[in-house]
Amino acid sequence: MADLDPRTLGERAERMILALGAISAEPRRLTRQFLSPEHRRAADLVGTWMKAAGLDVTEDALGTVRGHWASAGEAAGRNTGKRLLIGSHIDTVIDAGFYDGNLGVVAGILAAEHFAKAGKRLPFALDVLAFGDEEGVRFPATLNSSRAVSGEFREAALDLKDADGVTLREAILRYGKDPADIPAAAFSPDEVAGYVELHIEQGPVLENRNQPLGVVTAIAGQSYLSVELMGEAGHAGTVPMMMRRDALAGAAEIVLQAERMARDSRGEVVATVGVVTISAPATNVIAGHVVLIIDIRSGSDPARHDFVDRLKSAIRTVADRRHLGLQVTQTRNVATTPCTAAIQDGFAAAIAATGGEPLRLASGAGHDATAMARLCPVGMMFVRCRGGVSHNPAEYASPGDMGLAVAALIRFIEGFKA
Ligand code: HGY
Ligand code: MN
Ligand code: MN
Repeated sequence: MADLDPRTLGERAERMILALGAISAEPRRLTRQFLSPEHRRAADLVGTWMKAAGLDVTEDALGTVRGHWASAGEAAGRNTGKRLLIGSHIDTVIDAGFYDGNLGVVAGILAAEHFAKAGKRLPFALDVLAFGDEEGVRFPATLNSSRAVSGEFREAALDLKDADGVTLREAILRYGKDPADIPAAAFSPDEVAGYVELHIEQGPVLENRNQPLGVVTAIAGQSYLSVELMGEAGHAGTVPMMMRRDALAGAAEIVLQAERMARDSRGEVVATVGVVTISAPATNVIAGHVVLIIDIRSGSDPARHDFVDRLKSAIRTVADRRHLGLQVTQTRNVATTPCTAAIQDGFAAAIAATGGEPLRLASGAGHDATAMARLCPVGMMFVRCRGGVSHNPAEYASPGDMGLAVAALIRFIEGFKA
């Protein structure tokens, strides 16, 4: 068996992370969007690594790069049997860190290579998947590429438009793929034994507990509210304060209301407004039309739904008092995704085998595993990241921790029962 030295594995992982981090749409920060030229370059690099690792490389109609290591049965000309899928994403947010998503793909390749280089066939096949649409930055919907693999892709998504008015359908064609081939991207449930994802924690728990690795118990559910406020544009110098219908001031009050309600939930719910769009922004114009998107998450679906209902009522109160037109649309409602006990226990045993204490923790961040849970049992392993910082260029995981993570992933695969 190729050596399982975490230090060597970690150094290799770091080199691969830096190589991927250098592929960006912008010169001085990392931004890599779905079906962009940068996605193409990163997918080519990942495909090269998969091939060098000894995997059979393919790409599906949404650009997911797939590295396959045949099962013992398949290699002997019998049927493939089940597959264990190992994936994450290579798209990024704007001004991103290098590790979010990318580490899961790099670790999957290094783990599969461990078996391929040793010519070790397993009772199940391995498929390493590099998804390209987890962050949902380009199109107003996310997880399209993992949904295609899980058979949940929604045809209507093809009409979604990016900021330049390019539809997903057009973007797929420009990327050299055919939307008609999307159904062929799906695995059937009976051929998949499970999906696992290795990911930086994007939070402070592992660092605070001085542990490099952790077992994910569940992925938080998400609700998105799009709030459109219609006021009256006016001259900043001439309209008396009491006669204004200022849509931006109303939006600001709603942002603070969402924050206050989330703080009052004592950790049960988090709420964030990361995007506020003013239709005709100008320093000397009272904003007449504003749209804000509220991201609401919780590990408890009932708590999240209750929070959404109460927040909608609070938004209506603000709009009425300010005489603003209001349109609230729920654009996302994703249930909490449990990680199956068997996979959790497999990761716990693997972490213990690499000398760690198998802490179990929930994920506040969303992941492709949420889409894959519609297809098969899913689980995740977290890797400590410095200060818990993510979605930020300061994001960092040490080569030592990454090496331990790959070694634990290899141990997990060795112990996996398809
Ligand atoms: O939003 C999320 O949690 C993920 O990073 N896309
Ligand atoms: Mn991610
Ligand atoms: Mn992310």
